[in-house]
Amino acid sequence: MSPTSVPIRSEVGPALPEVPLGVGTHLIGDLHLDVANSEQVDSFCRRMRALAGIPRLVILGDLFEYWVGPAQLDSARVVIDGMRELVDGGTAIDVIPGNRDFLLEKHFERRSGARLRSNGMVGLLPSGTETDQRVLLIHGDELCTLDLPYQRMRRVLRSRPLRFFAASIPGPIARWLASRLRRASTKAIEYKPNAAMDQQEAACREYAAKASCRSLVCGHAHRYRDQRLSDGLRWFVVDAFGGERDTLRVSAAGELEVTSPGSSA
Ligand SMILES: [Mn+2]
Repeated sequence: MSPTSVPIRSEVGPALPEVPLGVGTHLIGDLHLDVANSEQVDSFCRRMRALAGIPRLVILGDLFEYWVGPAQLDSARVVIDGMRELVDGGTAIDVIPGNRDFLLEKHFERRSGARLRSNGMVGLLPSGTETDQRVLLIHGDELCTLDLPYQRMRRVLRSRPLRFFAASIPGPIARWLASRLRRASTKAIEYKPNAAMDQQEAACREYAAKASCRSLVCGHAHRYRDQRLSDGLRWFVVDAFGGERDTLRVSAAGELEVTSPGSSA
């Protein structure tokens, strides 16, 4: 068995929600918003306002630098209001939780007006054949299949008991926990060899095939990628938010095209 054939859990399957990616839809990811950083929050709100009028915004995970549960809702008010404004103006927002903010839940959904897509979703482009239209949208940490300790930790952290526990953590403890998690994760990144953390082509193929998609768009790696794999599958990774190629947009021709913050309005 090759090291890349780590069994993929049945998180991606036919049950994924399907949503139309109309012309003008934007896809972004890895914003890593620290709600205490007002400069970052302001810049996020400016970008939200610039998107007014688009049909849909897909956030491919790690909207927040960390999210430890509903206790954090109040401190994230400005960010949430910025999203609400866009939603109230008629833009649908989908948020795919990332490894930093997988504890986002219904309270966030209710306040922001965004829809959480816990296991990702399938976007449907407006043109092309039926299979060409299907785009798998996930955060992308699930593609790092060589990083076994990480994948094991991921399963535990996303389990039901942990979610239940997180929902009831009081504010101060939540904040303490969040800062510890953040430091631990930074340290883990420091001493791991890079290859083990990389997203794997084999996993990309398996996930896309399982969802009958001809393209896959994700984030997590913070490094832009537009790659045509040998079997014709197209794999995009968007830059982290604020990077040069941090946005994919559905063009007038109904295709995904990369765009930069300056031209994205
Ligand atoms: Mn991530």
